[in-house]
Amino acid sequence: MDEQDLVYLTNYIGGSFVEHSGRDWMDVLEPATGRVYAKVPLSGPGTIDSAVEAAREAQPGWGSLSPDDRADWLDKIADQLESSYEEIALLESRDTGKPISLARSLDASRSVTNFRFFAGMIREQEPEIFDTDDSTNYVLYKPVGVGALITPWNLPLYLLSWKVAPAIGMGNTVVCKPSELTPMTADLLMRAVDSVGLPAGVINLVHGDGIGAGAPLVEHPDVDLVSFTGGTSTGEKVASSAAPMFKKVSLELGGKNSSIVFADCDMEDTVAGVVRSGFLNQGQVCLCGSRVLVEDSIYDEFEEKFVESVEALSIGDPSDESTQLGALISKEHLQKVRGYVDLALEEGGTILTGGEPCLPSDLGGGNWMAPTVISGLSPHSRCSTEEIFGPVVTLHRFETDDEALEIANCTRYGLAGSVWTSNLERGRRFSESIETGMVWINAWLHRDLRVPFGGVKDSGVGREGGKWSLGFFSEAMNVCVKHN
Ligand code: TXE
Repeated sequence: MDEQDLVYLTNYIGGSFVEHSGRDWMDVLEPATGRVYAKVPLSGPGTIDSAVEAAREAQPGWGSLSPDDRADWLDKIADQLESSYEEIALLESRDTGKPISLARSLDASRSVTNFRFFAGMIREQEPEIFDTDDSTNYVLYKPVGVGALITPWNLPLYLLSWKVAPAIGMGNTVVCKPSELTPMTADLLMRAVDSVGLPAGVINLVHGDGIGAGAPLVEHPDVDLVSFTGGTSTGEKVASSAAPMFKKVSLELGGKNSSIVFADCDMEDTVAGVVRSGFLNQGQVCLCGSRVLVEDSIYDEFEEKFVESVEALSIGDPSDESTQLGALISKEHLQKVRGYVDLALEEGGTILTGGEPCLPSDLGGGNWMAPTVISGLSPHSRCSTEEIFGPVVTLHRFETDDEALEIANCTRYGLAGSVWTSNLERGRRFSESIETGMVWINAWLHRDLRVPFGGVKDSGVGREGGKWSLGFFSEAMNVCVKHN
């Protein structure tokens, strides 16, 4: 692409698109081809200061609107995003390398739904009143102040909208810092916000990398809360700089989730569900089931059918409607994922399928990796316990429920899981013993936005989703009125 055809992104501060005054820019690459098609500003602390100041100025006015008025604004943004539904899908597919069909059904659709859903929740909040013999207590949910919203590259607008909607819905103002690898739909959101005329400073956007923009945003003394989704080691840094300033922090971090397959499962549905759970978005979803535990008596049959289904996945051009698997986010990430395949061999694993980079013709510059299934590894091996975050699934045998539970719990992560059985009582009993924040029985990523979302152990701190988001993005205050 010629230099003049590149898109140069701008920040959005105090209701204006602000051109980057610094000299540092980063290339935005198409993961499918490796071609540069845009430039993202690498903003620094000065820009963060301006954005936080704009958010701080706007907060009292915005926070004094009624919840219903703020919910109306969320609906306006949802309507505007919905009118750009196809553009969201195209940008997200190009920016992340994911199949266009997935970008429509998952990213575009959920980004609109997030705004509508939280508009509804905010309107429907019930008053909380507790009477005693001689007093009445009531609870106020006040805005926290200015929020820093930091998001990753795997589900860019989906995750940003998941934070922005409840944050501003509860009366906060925000500064968004999307992943520098996938900035395009955050820009689209700012265009939507601008065109509906949201009051200036309520939503601000600063592009940049983690060190230059993310860290100063978290450390900023005028930022009152931080909602972060990303890698566990970045989460550690965010937590350690936010904690001494007593900021409210929510961390949604990595996962190494188990899919537990019992002998009495419906084989066909389970294979389809576990393949989807392992490989959706090229395995780059924190909820992906990347370790599959299968009861010994059906292991051989399951392995054969599973590998057959994985080999049938169509990998290729993300813009092709029939593509099921696209490219990985970056060269560095591809290298990390391939490193784990090499490690699997060293750890005694057998590659049943994949393991190689695969280069769809004419997309040779992209970050391609065949979906990979590995057997024969100890469930305690690094490959079976560390987050790979790519199209790599390990298979393990178990004989008893106790053994399955020990394997399911032997990672530092505890985000999600799925259990596959026709005995729902056994499924519930087993599920409740897994050290995890979320578990599905005979399903995966079957989302109800009202439920708590988040993990235990190294998968994070806190919960978002439904009323948990409303709680996180507000300060609950008790007023006690003594009766005369
Ligand atoms: O994420 P980072 P990366 C996992 C996955 C992946 C690993 C690293 O295993 O391989 O994390 O991915 C911003 N202060 N997940 O390096 O760095 C950064 O600019 C403040 C799981 O891409 O965590 C981006 O906006 N912010 C995950 C965001 O943090 C900082 C999804 C996430 O980037 C910062 C993605 C700092 N010091 C990766 N450093 C999930 N939970 O879904 C970086 N950032």
